[in-house]
Amino acid sequence: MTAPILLLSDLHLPNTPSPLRTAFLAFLTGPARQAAAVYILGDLFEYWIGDAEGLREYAPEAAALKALGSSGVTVYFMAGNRDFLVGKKFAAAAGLQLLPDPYRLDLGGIPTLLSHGDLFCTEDRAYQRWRRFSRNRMTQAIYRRLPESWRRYVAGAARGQPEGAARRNKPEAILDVVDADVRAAFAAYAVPRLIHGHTHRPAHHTLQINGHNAERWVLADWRPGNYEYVVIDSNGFQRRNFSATGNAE
Ligand SMILES: [Mn+2]
Repeated sequence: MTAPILLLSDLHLPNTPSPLRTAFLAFLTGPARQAAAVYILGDLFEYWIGDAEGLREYAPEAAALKALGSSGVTVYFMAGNRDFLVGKKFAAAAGLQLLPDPYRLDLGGIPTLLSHGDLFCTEDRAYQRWRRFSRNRMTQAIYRRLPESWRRYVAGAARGQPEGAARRNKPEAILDVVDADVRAAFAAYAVPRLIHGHTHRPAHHTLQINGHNAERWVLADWRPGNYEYVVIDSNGFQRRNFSATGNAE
């Protein structure tokens, strides 16, 4: 039997000590070691203001990811809306293979489209405007030159959570995907399967695209006690809830 492929997203690891970070490190030294490859589909980090700060604040994660890669497991990273500024420096230090969004590949014999998922949330006009603006090269070049405190402030404002404000730990409301955009992606990439995160609405949707069956898997976000990843192996697609004590259920 070939080694499984693991997928996960929306861990939202904070830059302060957290059970989420402990669980992720345990995941990297635990179940991830048995995998052929691990795909992280965005929002691994709560926010990212630059690789220099990220490497400092997430040094244990970078080292553990690098060690996993060195053990022979390829780790792929697709940026989410929170950590789209993760760059080549961090990728090199953590041994990550960066993926574009969306990304089409063959997963266990099934042509599959991987995405963070925010691309499909087009009802949220204000967010899509912000997305276009923030992914612009010029915007990013200017942002990178701002002092650290400004970059942190902008990152906080972008999540609707001014640093230090009472709303800090309240997640923003995320609108769900738009059906027409999902269908367009299935058709454009000619895949029967789409896997994404972002919406924090874990589910398995089945639909018909041009008379063919298609499925859309939505990954779960991580919360204390709920550390879910997906396994794709010869048994198909399974969700596993990883316990930080090291017992996979
Ligand atoms: Mn997201």
